[in-house]
Amino acid sequence: MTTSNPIILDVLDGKDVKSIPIWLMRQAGRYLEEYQAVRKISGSFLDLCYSPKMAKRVTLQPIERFNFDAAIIFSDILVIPDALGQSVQFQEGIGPILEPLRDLSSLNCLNMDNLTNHLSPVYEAISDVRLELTRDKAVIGFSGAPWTVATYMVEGGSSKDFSNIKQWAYSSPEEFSILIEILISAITMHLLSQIKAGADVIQIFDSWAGLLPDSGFKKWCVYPIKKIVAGVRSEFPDIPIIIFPRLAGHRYIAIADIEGVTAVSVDHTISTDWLSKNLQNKVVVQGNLDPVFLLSGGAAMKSEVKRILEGLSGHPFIFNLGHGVLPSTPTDNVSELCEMVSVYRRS
Ligand code: 1CP
Repeated sequence: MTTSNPIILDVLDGKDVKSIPIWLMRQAGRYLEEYQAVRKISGSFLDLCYSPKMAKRVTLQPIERFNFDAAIIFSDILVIPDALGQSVQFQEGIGPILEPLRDLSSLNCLNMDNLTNHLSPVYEAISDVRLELTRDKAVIGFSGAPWTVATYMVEGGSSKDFSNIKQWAYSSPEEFSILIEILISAITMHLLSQIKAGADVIQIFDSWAGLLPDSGFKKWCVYPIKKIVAGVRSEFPDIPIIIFPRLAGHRYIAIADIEGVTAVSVDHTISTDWLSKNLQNKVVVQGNLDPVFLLSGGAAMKSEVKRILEGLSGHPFIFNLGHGVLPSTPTDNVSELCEMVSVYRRS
């Protein structure tokens, strides 16, 4: 069993249409008491991300507990602005706080020179996880997409209306594209280093892709992802690449059509019917359970999971959520979900 290829790689390769691998976005985190125990002694959240030993431990915790098919490296999308020299802090109960970038001159604080060195603990953690994990599980490396990372850099943290970044992008696109180009280079480098360290798959999180009108979606989501995928593919022609352009709606097709994209991870607002007709003929699909069903559990979760499995399992499909695991999710519900998916794939 432990010598076989990870089933998620066979599914991403289109070789296996019967298996349904499962992993969950934010599968490591606060809903696990063993994560909280490490978090308590880790110092700041970024200290945890930059400690290869602790990052490895929390990466492996959900695999040990639930036997997921893949381990996503414990890190964050905001290590990129941190490595570029922008001030980034995570405040308990608030979230990320960054020194906001609002104009051309503020971009002067960004510097690519120390990027790989600054992020070397992430690469060390990936190598260590790969060594410890059995061969039947995949290691997923990741990054935020330029647009989503830029929202935090410009807004200075999470945002309600994203008016600062939108205003900059709409009124001075040439200026704003300087920031996006810096991020394209930094993210490409970060993903390449993660693959060199041992990541078997990479995922790009564009969590705020759905905010943009169509013209902006093309310019600030499709184009940067296209460049990053091409950059990664030029060195690693066979690495599976998953894109998560959350809330993209019918524009998921534009992401699926990017050359070199292996899979598209979808949120929970899109129907299985639409996905099987419009996306599964182009790419592998991953998703699309509303995390609140996992939080609620019981009969509601069961019937929704069954509906998704029946709707999407006719083509290569990876079970996942439409967004991350919510912190108050009961672990018993996660076990039940894994059991359901595993029984379904055996039947
Ligand atoms: O311990 C804690 O309370 C910190 C909470 C936490 C965790 C567990 C944050 C802060 N980040 C993470 C880990 C994380 N972040 C992972 C680990 C791997 C795994 O999935 O298990 C991943 C993949 C991310 C990615 C991430 N960070 C995204 C993209 C996915 C998504 O959720 O949309 C985003 C937007 C972030 C930013 C971020 N990190 C943390 C917070 C509170 C936020 C802001 C979220 C927001 O604006 O709503």
